[in-house]
Amino acid sequence: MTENENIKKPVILSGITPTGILTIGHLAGALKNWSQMQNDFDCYYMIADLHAITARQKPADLRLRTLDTAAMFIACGIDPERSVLFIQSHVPEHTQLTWVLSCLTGMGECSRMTQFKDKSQKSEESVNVGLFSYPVLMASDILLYQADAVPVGEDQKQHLELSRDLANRFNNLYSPTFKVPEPYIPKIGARIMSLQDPSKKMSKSDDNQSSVIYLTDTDEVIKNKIKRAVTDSGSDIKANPEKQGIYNLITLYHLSTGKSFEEIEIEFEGKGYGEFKAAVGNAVAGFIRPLREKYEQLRHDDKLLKEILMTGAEKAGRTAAKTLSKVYKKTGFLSF
Ligand code: AQP
Repeated sequence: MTENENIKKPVILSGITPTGILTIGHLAGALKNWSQMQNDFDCYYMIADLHAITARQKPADLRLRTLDTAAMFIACGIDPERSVLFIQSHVPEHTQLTWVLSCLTGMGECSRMTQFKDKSQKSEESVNVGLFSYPVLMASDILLYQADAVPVGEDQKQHLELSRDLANRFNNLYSPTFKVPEPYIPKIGARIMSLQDPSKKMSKSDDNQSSVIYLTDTDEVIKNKIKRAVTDSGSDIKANPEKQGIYNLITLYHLSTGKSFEEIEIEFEGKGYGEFKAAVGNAVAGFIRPLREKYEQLRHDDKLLKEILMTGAEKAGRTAAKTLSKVYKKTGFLSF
């Protein structure tokens, strides 16, 4: 082992819910960064199936999507030899710690969460206790692994704040047990918007498939979706955030080619939306193609995928069990 390998890296944890086929938004906002973070962090990446069931899932779909998501993680650069890649429900400590932390969480703390308020307002019928206490499960995910940092977008900042509060609360009530995690704002990363309504985030559960570029879409499908993407009035290819449609396409071109926004503006000066959309379509299709091919290869090897996920769960389980046993002991649970 080299000296470098001996140095303990900070721990990071993140996850994605297996509620649909991953989109180019997941690549831009999560997986691309995750793959780079493997150089500087000890990474735990989970397929968050426990979180997925806060919205009703068809069991057969959930099973399929869980394996799809695992294969897509690997296709997008998550290396199971370097990172711990696992399915959340395979490590029961997540739900066990959630109970203990739930008993330290005020009702007011969960009801203040803006994501809960938004989601519960949208569909009152489907509001369940799981959706309400989801941030406590998220705190458990993070605290079990003594994560130093958590990559968060704007929408998760409030949840991370609760994780920090709960870690401090437990540490003060008993004795230092949890590391208090810091938010990690990745250097790169972009929010990708819906192709049909660029004021909305591109989401894997969008009913309108034309709004979404799935990482499994073929070249032709990608080119067509981009051709039909909603653009704004005007004809200039300028990176103006107020022109949301064209700004989104510029972001996609930047993501797929690595060219800066300035370079892109110069390249398309005096050219129309039609020509630009064709170039974006070609670039995105070329960018996604190798990932899709690797994904398809992996997805046909169930045995290998399952082996990887079982190994990941064992590794994650060892760390999680250590933390949970401290928590149980300090809480006053007997062990014989
Ligand atoms: N459009 C996006 N642009 C940038 N980043 C995105 N992420 C998701 N969509 C985009 C990033 O992916 C991680 C979590 O994904 P998730 O699927 O667990 O949750 P989500 O953000 O709720 O994604 P969806 O697609 O909108 O899921 P559904 O439709 O199931 O609710 C985060 O890092 C997020 O920033």
